[in-house]
Amino acid sequence: MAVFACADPEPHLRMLDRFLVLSEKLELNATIVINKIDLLDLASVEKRFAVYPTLGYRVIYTSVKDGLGLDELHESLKGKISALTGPSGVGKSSLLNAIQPGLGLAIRDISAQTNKGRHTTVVREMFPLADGGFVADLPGLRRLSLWDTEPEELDGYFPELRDLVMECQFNDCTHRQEPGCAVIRAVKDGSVSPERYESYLRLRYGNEE
Ligand SMILES: Nc1nc2c(ncn2[C@@H]2O[C@H](COP(=O)(O)OP(=O)(O)OP(=O)(O)O)[C@@H](O)[C@H]2O)c(=O)[nH]1
Ligand SMILES: [Mg+2]
Ligand SMILES: [Zn+2]
Repeated sequence: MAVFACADPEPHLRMLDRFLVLSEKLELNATIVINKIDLLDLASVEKRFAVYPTLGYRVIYTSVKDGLGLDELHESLKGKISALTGPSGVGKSSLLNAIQPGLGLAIRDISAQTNKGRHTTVVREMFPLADGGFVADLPGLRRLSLWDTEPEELDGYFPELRDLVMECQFNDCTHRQEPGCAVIRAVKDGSVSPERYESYLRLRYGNEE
């Protein structure tokens, strides 16, 4: 599960997309958890993440503070082996403490908030859940790299591009400027999100753009 906060820290959508690509590559079932919903209006947050359910990814909105979405998250962890991953400070340990009282995971002290670079959880631990399943609390990820991924293979890890690329005029299309590129056309007509296209280009071509 990829956990992000809707605010504090700001969600890093490029990192979310990298995480989704990695889970496609590893054939893992990715769920997106957006925490700290108490800080913003739910409808506006849902709008920001609206593309993900259309791609087949489940999005669970939570707030440890208000208790929102905790049952839904708990339900999705039952009987499975899962791991919570995501940037530091988004509330991964807080979510697990809320779901399983007594776990007593260390969470970041408010007074230490200024110390942005520090990770509160420093060891990877796997916990049994009282009603079945295991969940791991992973230390916050600063970066995520996709080792060993061929550029041409990347299309297949974007559900909205997977089939579309077959419609490109050239079968070695780089989806950057070719005439007859189905991807560019889909971005223009709005059926592929410009943000997701941007993530794709960054992953495929790095920061050379
Ligand atoms: N407003 C708000 N704050 C939250 C929520 N959940 C967690 N926090 C706060 O966010 C801070 C970070 O929470 P942690 O649970 O330590 O975050 P983490 O993702 O485990 O961080 P690392 O262990 O460093 O990876 C703490 O100060 C929490 O109290 C929430 O739903 N709403
Ligand atoms: Mg933690
Ligand atoms: Zn193309």
